[in-house]
Amino acid sequence: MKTRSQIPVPKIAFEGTGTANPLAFRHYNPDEVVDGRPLSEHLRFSVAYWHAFRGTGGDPFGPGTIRRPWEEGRDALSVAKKRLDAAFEFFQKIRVPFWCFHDRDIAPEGRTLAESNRNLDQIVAHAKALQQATGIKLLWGTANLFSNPRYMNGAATNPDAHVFAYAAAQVKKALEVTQELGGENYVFWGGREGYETLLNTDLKREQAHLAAFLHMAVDYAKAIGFDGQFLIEPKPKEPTKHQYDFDVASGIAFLRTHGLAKHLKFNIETNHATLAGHSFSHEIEVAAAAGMLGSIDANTGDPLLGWDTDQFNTDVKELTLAMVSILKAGGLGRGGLNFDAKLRRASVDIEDLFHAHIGGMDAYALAFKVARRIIADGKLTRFVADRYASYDDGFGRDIAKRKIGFKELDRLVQTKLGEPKPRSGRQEYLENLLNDYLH
Ligand code: XUL
Ligand code: CO
Repeated sequence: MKTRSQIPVPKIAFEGTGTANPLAFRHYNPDEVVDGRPLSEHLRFSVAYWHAFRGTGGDPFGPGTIRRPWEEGRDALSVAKKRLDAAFEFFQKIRVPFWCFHDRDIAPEGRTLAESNRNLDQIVAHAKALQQATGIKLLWGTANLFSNPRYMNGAATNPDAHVFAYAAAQVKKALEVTQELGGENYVFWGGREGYETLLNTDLKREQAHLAAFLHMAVDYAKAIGFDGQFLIEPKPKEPTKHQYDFDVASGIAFLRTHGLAKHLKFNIETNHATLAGHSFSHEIEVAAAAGMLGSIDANTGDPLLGWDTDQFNTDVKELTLAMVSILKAGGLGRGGLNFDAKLRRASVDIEDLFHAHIGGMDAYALAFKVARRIIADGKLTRFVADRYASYDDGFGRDIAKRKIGFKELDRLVQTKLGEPKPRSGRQEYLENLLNDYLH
């Protein structure tokens, strides 16, 4: 399949740290073999279609600033195809193996659900041909259940069952097209699944409806033989004041309460973690501890702003810590690193889209390498293991194995152990050690 070039930037090459070329990778060499596999397979980078190809730089104070030549034209479906061609050209040039989309990002919504589905079918056929021609795969698909005004009171948590039904029909189709495109995962981000005021909200019922919705999705995936991994993406607030999937911990509680834990893992987004008052690593560790780490939406917020700014993350220290947690957990499996990040309003050139992704990819590649050094070196792992060594044998092991109770421990303290000696947590030493690896 041959399409006309629409992006006047060459394919990005790996040139190493010595290069002065801003349009080159310094750390990310997709073909570099690590543990018998190319780096591209370890990191599984993905471009988010909604930001990279539907983002216009608009904000509540003004309309979009970013204009792309492929947006010219009156027929929405032809524009959607031209845009998709441009996107696949970009995916190849930036050398990502994956992309992600919402149903309504790729195809225009029609006047009826049937018309929307027909539009989607046309664009999905086009996307399938582009995937086959380029080898680029779908990391995950999802449904936009939050932009259309019908979803203003939520989708699965809408007080009106009619809206619930519409959302169900939309997700049914989104699952089918994700399957058609070989999607390795399917994401549920809780759009407007939350509330603005408890004065008009039955929280318990809404949560039960959300669970019913997810069960229906699990059942339907089974019925059509879709074997992608289901992912839930927590976010504490925005667009609603209180989102139900607040963070990973509340997500786990929700999934376990409703018998869904074995069907879903987590898609953890950096900026959502920090909005919830957590670090990125904290969310990764909580998911990993439950065996539910699925995938990453790679971005960052601004520490001075309290909303989801979805910026590209170039903070190697933060990413190194995240990578240590991911690698300790055994990696992301069929998940990946999806750049759910957008250009700033004034970054209007196509080169900016390249700089943004190059920066994000290089930062993750560097973090991956530093994290591997940290793990291989073992100092940090040994420090932590040693900190808990008192649980490895004796009464400590009995505590961990739940073989001992308050009575025996009381006797031990009173007859033998006495007062525990203070033991330093060595935080400052460890922070310095981390910097040794980073520089
Ligand atoms: C919104 C967000 C979404 C999801 C997909 O904050 O992160 O783009 O990743 O619906
Ligand atoms: Co996201």
